[in-house]
Amino acid sequence: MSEQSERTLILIKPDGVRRGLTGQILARVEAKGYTLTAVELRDADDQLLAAHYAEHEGKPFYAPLVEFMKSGPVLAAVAEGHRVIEGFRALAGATDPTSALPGTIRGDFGRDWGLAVQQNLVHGSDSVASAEREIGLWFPGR
Ligand code: D4T
Repeated sequence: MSEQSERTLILIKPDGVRRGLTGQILARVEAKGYTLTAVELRDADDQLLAAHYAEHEGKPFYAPLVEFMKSGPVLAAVAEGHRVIEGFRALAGATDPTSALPGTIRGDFGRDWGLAVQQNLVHGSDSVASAEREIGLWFPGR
């Protein structure tokens, strides 16, 4: 395996794009030393989001999550590097932005707005299998 062989899908969710945080968030990924190999602003549709969030179907936050993800453009990116999946999730911080530690993306830029779904700025794949599946959804052919 080469150094670059691990990949992860990063999404900057509509709250991050709306708030003008894409540059700062991508800068943290690059400053950490990972390589961005694809970056694209996308309007996600129901079909893509249903596939991406299939594991959450039926949960109380599922419908609000899909609506939120369609509320504006999403910046989708692929980052590469040894242990990038674990590394980006450490950069992102905990799912709940209130308890996400300062120094993390969610801890520094996120808060709880009291809505039906957490607006937590970013998504990062959680395993090699998820990463390859998600990259195939967002960047077919890559
Ligand atoms: P993603 O998938 O967006 O990177 O976030 P996480 O890996 O940190 O969290 P997740 O997949 O468990 O949840 C997806 C998405 O749903 C929101 N959410 C989640 C929520 O609003 N309430 C909840 O209780 C959970 C578990 C936040 C992220």
